[in-house]
Amino acid sequence: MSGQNSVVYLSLGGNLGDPAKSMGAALRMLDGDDATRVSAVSSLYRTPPWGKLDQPDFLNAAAAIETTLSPRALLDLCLDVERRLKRVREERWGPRLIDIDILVFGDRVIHETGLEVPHPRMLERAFVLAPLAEIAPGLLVGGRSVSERLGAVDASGIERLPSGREWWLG
Ligand code: PH2
Ligand code: MG
Ligand code: MG
Repeated sequence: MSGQNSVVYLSLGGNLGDPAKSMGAALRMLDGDDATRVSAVSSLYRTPPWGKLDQPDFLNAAAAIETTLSPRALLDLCLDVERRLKRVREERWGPRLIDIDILVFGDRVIHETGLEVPHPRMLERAFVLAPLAEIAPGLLVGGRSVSERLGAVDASGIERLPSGREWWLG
């Protein structure tokens, strides 16, 4: 990697097929890209579905990466990885094989079509904040730390699995 380096936090999740396998493959693809390096990955979490309740539990995780890509180019890479893992985009908040969302991109604030950073709903979602608090408890989002944000939401039903942090290396 060379050029301007940004630290980026991602949320990964899925609830169809083998989500741990899909998320691991996704992280290895991102790490394999010349412009991007995975620097930290949380444990896996089993989480109750949020938004649309009549669907299976999710597995979720958070990752920190370093990248020289622009936010838009990283988004395109994440969407391409989702496509390579055969994600089919269907109903909003519905079941999915793999979802990769950009949460935080350095200190950038972006409001573009398909690209809102920090992620506009991350502060309400315990399935995002619990894994993120494991790898970046002191990260400030909108002036408060991730661990403080996690303390302010309902995290009941979320279970940290005994996966360790190297589960994604496959
Ligand atoms: N993703 C959604 C909608 N609901 N619920 C959980 N627990 N985990 C998710 O990753 C998730 C969700 C849309 O992206
Ligand atoms: Mg999402
Ligand atoms: Mg998404």
